[in-house]
Amino acid sequence: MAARRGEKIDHSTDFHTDRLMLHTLGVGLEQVTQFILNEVPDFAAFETWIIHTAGMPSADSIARINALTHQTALPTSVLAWQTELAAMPDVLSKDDLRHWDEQGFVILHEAVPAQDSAAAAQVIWDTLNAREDDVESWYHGEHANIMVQLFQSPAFDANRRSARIHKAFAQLWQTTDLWVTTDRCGFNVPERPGHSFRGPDLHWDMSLHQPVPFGTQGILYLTDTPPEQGALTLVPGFQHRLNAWMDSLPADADPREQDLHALGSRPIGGKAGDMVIWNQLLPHGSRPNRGTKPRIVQYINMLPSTLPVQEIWR
Ligand SMILES: O=C(O)CCC(=O)C(=O)O
Repeated sequence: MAARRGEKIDHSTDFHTDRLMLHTLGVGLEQVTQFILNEVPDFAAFETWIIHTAGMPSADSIARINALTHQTALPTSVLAWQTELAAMPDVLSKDDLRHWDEQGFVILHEAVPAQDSAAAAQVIWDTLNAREDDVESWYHGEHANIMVQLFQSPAFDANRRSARIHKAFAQLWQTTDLWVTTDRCGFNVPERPGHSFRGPDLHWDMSLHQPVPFGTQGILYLTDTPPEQGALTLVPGFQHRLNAWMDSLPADADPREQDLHALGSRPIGGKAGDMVIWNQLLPHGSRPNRGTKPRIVQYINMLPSTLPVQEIWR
């Protein structure tokens, strides 16, 4: 809105905090963007819309955001939660962490209990007006791609609040002071005539301008997802090769336009309730679903309070 009024905005300081604020208020980036672009709201209308969309934020959430933006004290309940997480036994073993270091991704098995993944999957089925036992109904929804812009549900929130997931991210980020994202869901139907895969194919979500800061991404499988059923696909270990590969490209080459599968892509399947967390340096994407059922997922990531902003996009 400031940019529309011609005001200068300081992306370097505001961007990450704005992002954390929206996640914490329980609204998704896509729905916020749509609302702002379509409605051009004033502040009061924006606030009303947030509460209408995601409900009133908890006192803890408000206090935590204020602590971040106005350097006020963190609420004791948030501190207690972080202390509890720090004391919780590790959920990623030494082998998991070695795998993370070498391959750049890790599978957190049984990240959420079976009933929680099933409940979240059911919300997606219901919202899409589709049923598992009615194949035709899988294809009714008109999705631009496999992403489902669904953010608000107690079932999604239960997964976002999972201590086991938080602990895994805490082990990778080496801090419990993390903010969970309010991210969308995914529904990737098996390919058939008239319904071919529309991406996303392998890509990166951050600027490739070096040095790229550490960052994670995550996907929670809500139903069993064998590799051929459109599983998350990535290039294992590429975090170690990215810089040398970038340096080897001709100066005018666009890294995003290269054949990224040729770098060694691999689908990573999982059971319902398993979560794949990957280093954002890995080229990653979905893949055509050649299985017999839709792939149903919830995207979940965690971010620290501060993060270096990449000013240059490459
Ligand atoms: O859904 C997938 O398998 C890929 C997800 C993805 O590309 C992303 O989160 O950026």
